[in-house]
Amino acid sequence: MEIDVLPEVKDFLKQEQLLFIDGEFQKSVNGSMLPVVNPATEQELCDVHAAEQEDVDAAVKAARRSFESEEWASMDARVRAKLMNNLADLLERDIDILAQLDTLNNGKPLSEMYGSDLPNAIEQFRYYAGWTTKWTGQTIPIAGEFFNYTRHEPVGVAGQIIPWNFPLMMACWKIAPAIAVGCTVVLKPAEQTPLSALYLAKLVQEAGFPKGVINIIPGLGKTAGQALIEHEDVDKIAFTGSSKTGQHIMKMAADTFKRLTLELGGKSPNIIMPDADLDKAIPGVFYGIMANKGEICCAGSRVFVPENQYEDIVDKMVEFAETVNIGSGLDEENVIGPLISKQQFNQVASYIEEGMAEGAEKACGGVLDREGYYIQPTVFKNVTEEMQIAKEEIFGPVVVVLPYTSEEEVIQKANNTPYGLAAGIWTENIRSAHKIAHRLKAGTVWVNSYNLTDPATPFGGFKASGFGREMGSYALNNYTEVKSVWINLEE
Ligand code: TXE
Repeated sequence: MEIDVLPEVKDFLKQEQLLFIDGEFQKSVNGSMLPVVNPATEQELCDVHAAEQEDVDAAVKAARRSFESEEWASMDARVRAKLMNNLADLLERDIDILAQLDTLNNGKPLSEMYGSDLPNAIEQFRYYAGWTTKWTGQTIPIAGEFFNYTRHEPVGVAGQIIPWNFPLMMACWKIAPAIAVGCTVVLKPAEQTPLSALYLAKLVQEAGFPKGVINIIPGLGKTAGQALIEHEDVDKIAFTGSSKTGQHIMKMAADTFKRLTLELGGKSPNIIMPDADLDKAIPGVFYGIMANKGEICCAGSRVFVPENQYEDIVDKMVEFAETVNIGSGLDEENVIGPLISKQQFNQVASYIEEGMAEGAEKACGGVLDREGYYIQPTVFKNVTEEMQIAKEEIFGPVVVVLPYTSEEEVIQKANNTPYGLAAGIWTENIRSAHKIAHRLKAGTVWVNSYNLTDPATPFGGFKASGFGREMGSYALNNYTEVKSVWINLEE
């Protein structure tokens, strides 16, 4: 049953959606606006002010001022932690509003918001609040009469650019580690999904952060995003998005020697071993790709199965696909929502066409001809590794099933991709689980599970999936400059 949208959400959508710069909500200088669409209805939800170069400049200046300010630079780490915990508490207080905002704006089911995005987003601030008092340097025994130690200093102003697939969660992944170590940030949400980030801005204000520490400016990639990556006063860019845009950002960042971390695309393997428990593996590999309608960078989009179980496993996947409900994310019975946009829908639909044209067989799925950008879970069989659908990131609910005959062969095939974000292994054999996990070239390997993340454990890619790690203690490095201090102890 479709639930009613909360009055608070309706009110929020009626408000003028302004840029959050220097602790205040402001209009864009040129009055530029962006439409925000509900992908389940294809109707516009509201317009938001869109940052352009002047607005980006104002946000970066505010972030710089606050970075250099006595108030932020000398703030007791425990006070920083308190602010972060305040923000986590406010996110928790408004959890229902945030759940509905992302569901309306992104299309993802409420069950995913409550089951994964929201707890993960909130806990980022609590987890990194704990680190504020623990991010210590070292004292280092060196030759001679010297005392040597390192200081962990914040890198400065961080420009953070995020995609539309996990709007609130991505914002929290980015902001929490940066402010934990004392950076200030300018966050640009994806143009398609600015709403929960703007609501987060309200909570940042309420939590009591000094002005300019967190700035949130929706805008287009080619204007606001580009201005951020070119800005001389931005010290670091953290980006999550497509490999193509990541590559462009990497080149641009070179001009101003910006520190850079990139979390990019994937074509992740999910391997069913001959001894796997299929009752667990089938739903596991299914949601490994279909969760969040396949719009997940680490989606297990290549499923490898033993050749002699190929038909049986494909049949079971198809059977499972037919049991899931597709429709509005506001309806609690639905587990697959609409894709984010018409553009994404067209892209995924053309990959499905391409797959069939290349000679792969569509075992189930395809586009749905109804209001909203819906695509059914689509399973391709009789696929070869050379086909485009087996090589390229589709970023939708489309999976290819590929056969293998030996452990060595499946390791080779799994690694045969330019990407290296994640991988899955389904087996009851502890030896092969570890052995294969060690040999897969991927930043995360899940055994008998998939798509799990936790603020305490790192996430990021090998190869074309990017570099740097989000979350865990590893993410703190992304925002830290290490300074070595030498003290001469000679008389
Ligand atoms: O991605 P972009 P888009 C894939 C997916 C999708 C395709 C294109 O296949 O169909 O990429 O999607 C900002 N300077 N993924 O166009 O361009 C942009 O505004 C600075 C996979 O949405 O990567 C947004 O905030 N910023 C991916 C962010 O970059 C720029 C998730 C992501 O947009 C910019 C998203 C520029 N020149 C899409 N151009 C994943 N694997 O997680 C764009 N942006």
